[in-house]
Amino acid sequence: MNQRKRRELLWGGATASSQYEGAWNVGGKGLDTQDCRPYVPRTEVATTATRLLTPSTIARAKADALTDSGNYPFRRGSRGYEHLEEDIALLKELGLDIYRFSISWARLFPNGDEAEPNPEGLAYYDRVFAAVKAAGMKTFLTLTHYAMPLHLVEAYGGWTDRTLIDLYVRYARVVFERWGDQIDYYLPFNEINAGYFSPWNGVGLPKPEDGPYDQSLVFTSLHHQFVASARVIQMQREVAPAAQSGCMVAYFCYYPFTCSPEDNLKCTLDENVNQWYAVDVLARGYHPEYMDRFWAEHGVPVDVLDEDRVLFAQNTCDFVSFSYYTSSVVTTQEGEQTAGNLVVTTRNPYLKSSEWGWQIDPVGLRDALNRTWDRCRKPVMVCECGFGARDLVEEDGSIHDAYRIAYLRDHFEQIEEAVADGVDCLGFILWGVIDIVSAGSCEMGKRYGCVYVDADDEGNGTYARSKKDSFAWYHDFIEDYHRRFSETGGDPAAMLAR
Ligand code: BGP
Repeated sequence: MNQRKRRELLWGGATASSQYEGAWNVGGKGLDTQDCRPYVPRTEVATTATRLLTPSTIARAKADALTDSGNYPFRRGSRGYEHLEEDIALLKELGLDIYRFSISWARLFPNGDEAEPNPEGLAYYDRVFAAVKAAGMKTFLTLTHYAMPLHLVEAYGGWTDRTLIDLYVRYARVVFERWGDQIDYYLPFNEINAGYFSPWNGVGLPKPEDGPYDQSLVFTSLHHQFVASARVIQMQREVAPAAQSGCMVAYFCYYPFTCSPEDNLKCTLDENVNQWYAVDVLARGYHPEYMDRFWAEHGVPVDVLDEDRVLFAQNTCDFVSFSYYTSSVVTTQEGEQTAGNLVVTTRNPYLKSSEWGWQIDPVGLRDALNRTWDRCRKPVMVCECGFGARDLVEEDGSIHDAYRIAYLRDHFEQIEEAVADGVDCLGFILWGVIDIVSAGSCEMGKRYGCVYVDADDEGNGTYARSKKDSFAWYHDFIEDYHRRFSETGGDPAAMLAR
């Protein structure tokens, strides 16, 4: 066994304010970017229509907000705002070590540029932190999870404007001054590389009505978020030094389709820009040269100031995290396409897929953990993973989600293998531990949780909570993991053998 003391993994669950809370116009909350995303029944174009909003879609959403009409799933989420204490009690019963949740920027700063925060917003999150702490769970906070006050988009152009950096640090300072001593782990941004693939979700950038995004606005916005991340870490280390700061990317786990040198090179180059760029800046502290070539070749001017480079070098994060749902295939040839998290990719003939086309690849997770650890030599957290599926409620109310249990079991085994490989892994966070609205397709029907929420894509239902079979399974797995850890002193080989 190598010298480093083995870490006991944390097993947790996650939600995000825009997908969970609802109460979009309650308690002084402002309209945010996710409140503007309409539900569109799943078709080829649906994802674009619901994810890449245009000025006309936004105008329609604002008009509908005035009359509270239309089907906007993020406005109701899973009604978590009303079910808070009940849900935290369920997570305690589930035996979670850690709960990842996000704060709604627009619930604390309805427009985003106010001098002082909204008292009702502060009071709500006082309840959240109090409930999580009382339940004995560690907190894992996401400061921004795909939602920002719409006013910042309309008045400033979103993250294209450096003013957003100061407004964001103002928001973050309020959070750390009030709850800093209750924050164990945090992320300035969810899946920060999403800004490149999903600019409305990631950086609050509307898509032009009649054409593609201006990539210089996309990458300028992304760069400004990197600067904001480093500024928040700098501030947090003064205000609440005990909190552990992280960065997060959507991990695409690229494989070349063939062993042709061209496929392999494309794999490396795509991985650099789509996945490692954010990690190299935020965890390793430098702006990578490969981005300068990429921007030059794509005619994308972005201002990386010398002071930004100094900031990056002096304020790298404490841990690295990623979402892992599926793997991707890269090829220079034509190939059958399939959907994935945020991206469409070439189908991998060795893998099965979910109903949404996401390829199931537990072994890829072991690879992802090893490669991230080797690249950054910082603790790694799997901060999102899970199996999105349509669950059937039996007549007796039971929900037999064996497919989800199988997915989790296979991925957990690979995590323990990666730990045995020497990876310093912090833990695993089950995405959507309580059913929430899907970020990609705005569907309630695409469920990840151990807890079922009685609601459909139109918002019909009681929103009552019930346990799926995976609830007892995950509970027992966590209990068994900690038992094996204490019995073996955390020796990964011995733990795997049990
Ligand atoms: C990630 C997001 C989450 C979540 C997840 C699952 O990209 O960080 O917010 O939603 O993907 O995706 P979906 O909800 O589209 O199934």
